[in-house]
Amino acid sequence: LGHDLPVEELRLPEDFGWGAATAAYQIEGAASQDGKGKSVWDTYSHLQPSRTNGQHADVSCDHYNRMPEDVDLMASLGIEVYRFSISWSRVIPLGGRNDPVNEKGLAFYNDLINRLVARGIKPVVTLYHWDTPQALYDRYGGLLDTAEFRADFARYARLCFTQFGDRVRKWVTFNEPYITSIFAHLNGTLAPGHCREAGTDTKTEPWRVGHTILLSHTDVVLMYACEFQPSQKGDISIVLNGHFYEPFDAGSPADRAAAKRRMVFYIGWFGDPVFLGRDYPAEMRSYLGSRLPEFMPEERDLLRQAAPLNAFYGMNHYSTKYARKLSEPPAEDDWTGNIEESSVNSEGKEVGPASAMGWLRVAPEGFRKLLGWVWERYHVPIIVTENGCPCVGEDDLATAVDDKFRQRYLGLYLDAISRAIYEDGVAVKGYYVWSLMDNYEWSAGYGPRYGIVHVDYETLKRTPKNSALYLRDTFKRRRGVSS
Ligand code: GBH
Repeated sequence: LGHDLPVEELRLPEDFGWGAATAAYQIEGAASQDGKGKSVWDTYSHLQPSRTNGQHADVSCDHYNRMPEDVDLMASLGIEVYRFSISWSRVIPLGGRNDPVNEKGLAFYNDLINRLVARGIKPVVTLYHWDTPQALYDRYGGLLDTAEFRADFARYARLCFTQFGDRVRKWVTFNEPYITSIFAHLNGTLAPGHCREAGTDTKTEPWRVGHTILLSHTDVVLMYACEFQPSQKGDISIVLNGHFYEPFDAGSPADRAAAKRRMVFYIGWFGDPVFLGRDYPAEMRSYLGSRLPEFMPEERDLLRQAAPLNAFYGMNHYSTKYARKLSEPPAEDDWTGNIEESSVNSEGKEVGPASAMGWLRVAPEGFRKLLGWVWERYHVPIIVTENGCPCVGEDDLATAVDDKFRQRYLGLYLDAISRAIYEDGVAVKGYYVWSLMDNYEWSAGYGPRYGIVHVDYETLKRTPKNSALYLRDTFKRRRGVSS
């Protein structure tokens, strides 16, 4: 279980904020309650044969109906920040710029925000955590139609700023655009799983989806800065995920280059346009050629104007991998630069002890290096907007609350943040654990449990795990705040 790695409990700055994160589809349930429209996830999770382990999130944690209790629970755990997402199809059931607004959906998020603020918990709101309104996907393919999606997303964002912006000081436009582009439109393991339908083109569509996200993000950052920030005084940015990559064979120059290149293709794809206000990385442009869309001159202007307005780098990070340059010629549709990734290197060494998810291994040193990599490339303060793990072995039983594996993982990853701050000079400003509670883990269904609060899916009872108490106490100790 990685018990050979000692947790040192290194110090963190006094003003370092900690919190917990969730996403609407994963916790809310109430799939068609109070006028909510369908999102692509409502459809995808009901496909036959199932692509989601036979499970959907029609009820899930039923947070929609248990929200007051959940906010009280957060307060009792000392949580300072709550990152959640708004379900677009709950507030605009059909999603489009000319479609009606659902007052009951707005009322839910208003109530949630008011309750958080009343308890001193800061809301951090994600506008898009993968749940495109189904009607927009049916009308024009959702993210595949850049112009249509941009216009509809702008209207949705404006509605949210208008309704909630007096109390929300931190906004995230999109969660993990890489995942939406690659997993939802190339691998097809997340909704809408577009690539598996007839007439799709996985050679170009993932890049068009990424392009749509970048331009939609840019529009909304500029809108917030012009129309809302002067009175509302909040800030806005995007959340990017990405593993840290080590070379498969540390002695091979090709593998060392592959590890670097893999991170540019994963993170630079979105990070360079957003934070540097410029075109896609040159390595991607030369490798992908015409598969990668062009930014028009006026779009480049927008990127340049918006870049300095992105107030923080939202980092979702879980684990490290090895990257290897393949010797055989790339497959016709390869887009990675002919790189293979793995959890074991050329000497048979694992990158770290495995959690219940094979890809998610305990590798805090990679986290520290990634924080340095992002800081060096973008020089913008970093907020860790997601980090966490499912447990293994006995800690992972459906009833387990003594989650030692998770406590150790969190302790080590917090040490990595301390090192990044004090030894490497990286500006890391906050940490939100994934997740507040066990929830619907997308295509893996209810199997993996990432919560610091246990959810019994029969009774829907919540029980804090020891990691919740550990986080509350470790932040007290590490920040030197006396209780
Ligand atoms: C985040 O995504 C999400 O924001 C959150 O909703 C989710 O519950 C949480 O993480 C936990 O998974 O191809 O071998 O690298 C993480 C996105 C997509 C990361 C699939 C792992 C597969 C592993 N994940 N990916 S691999």
